[in-house]
Amino acid sequence: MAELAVDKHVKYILAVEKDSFESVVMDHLRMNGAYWGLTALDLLGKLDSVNVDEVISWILKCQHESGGFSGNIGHDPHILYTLSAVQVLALFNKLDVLDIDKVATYITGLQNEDGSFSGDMWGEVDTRFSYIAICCLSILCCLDKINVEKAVSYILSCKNLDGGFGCTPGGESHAGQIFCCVGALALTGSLHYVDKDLLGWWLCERQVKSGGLNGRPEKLPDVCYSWWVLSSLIMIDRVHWIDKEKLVKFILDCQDVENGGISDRPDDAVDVYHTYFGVAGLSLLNYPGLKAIDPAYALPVDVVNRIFFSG
Ligand code: GRG
Repeated sequence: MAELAVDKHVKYILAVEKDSFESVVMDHLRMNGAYWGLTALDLLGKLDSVNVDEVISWILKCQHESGGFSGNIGHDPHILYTLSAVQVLALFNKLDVLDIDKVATYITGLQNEDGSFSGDMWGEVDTRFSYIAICCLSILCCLDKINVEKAVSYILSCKNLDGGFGCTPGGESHAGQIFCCVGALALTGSLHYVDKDLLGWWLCERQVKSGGLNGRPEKLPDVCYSWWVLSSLIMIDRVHWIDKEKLVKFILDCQDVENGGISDRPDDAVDVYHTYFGVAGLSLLNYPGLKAIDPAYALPVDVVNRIFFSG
């Protein structure tokens, strides 16, 4: 089996974080790109190749008066970018540059009467935003600022008969949304509401012949589901229901071993999103030499431990 081309991937990520074509097309969601690239570098043990002050000063320029962060300087704030900003600051042990109350006020203001969360002032509701709000406030140690009981009850209203979860009540089960709902339930100590065998069955059925995982029935496998599916299976203690060795091989087959980076499927073009989720998936699979990642916070385990167990 091929090996993980660590040095090539590090080189690829550092180039993307600078000024390649990919970073131009990702201009509006650069904050997410920063989280994907920098977390991958940390898992690969190379976060020290980055100029920390430059990244922090750019992040702070993306913060708005409301407390929320945008995807890049001059864009509108959104909860999606706010979590990425907080996660990157956590990676660098720089959460102290934040006015925590201000960020928490922005997130709290996005909770709706039924417990759901909007992504920004325009009001779109999605279980992705419930996870983000809960994860972000948990990292900032102020989960008590929202109505957790209502947030959990909204998430449970998005649970389907197949054991999975969708974006809104009645929405089709999808592995990405399942990660968000299971993650939010894990972070609020509410996993007892999940039928682990039923959901575990649905999730392990995502593995196809090539060893890769898809996000819902009849769809193509994609490296990113190595994260969304695997992290969910770990949180509900059913990860032994998939063939780990075949999944490792699938992820390694998606590498560009010459120029670095990982793609969605073998022989496709690489990007930083799939590079991150490929590396994160391998970390969940205990691939040698990688730092361990926490399946609920989507941050390296040592970073999570530093937040909660230091000082
Ligand atoms: C901190 C890891 C982390 C996440 C933050 C934004 C977010 C919270 C979660 C996103 C979860 C999600 C919905 C992931 C799925 C993304 C994806 C590949 C969508 C593609 O959907 P389709 O329908 O593709 O285009 P399929 O694979 O179903 O054909």
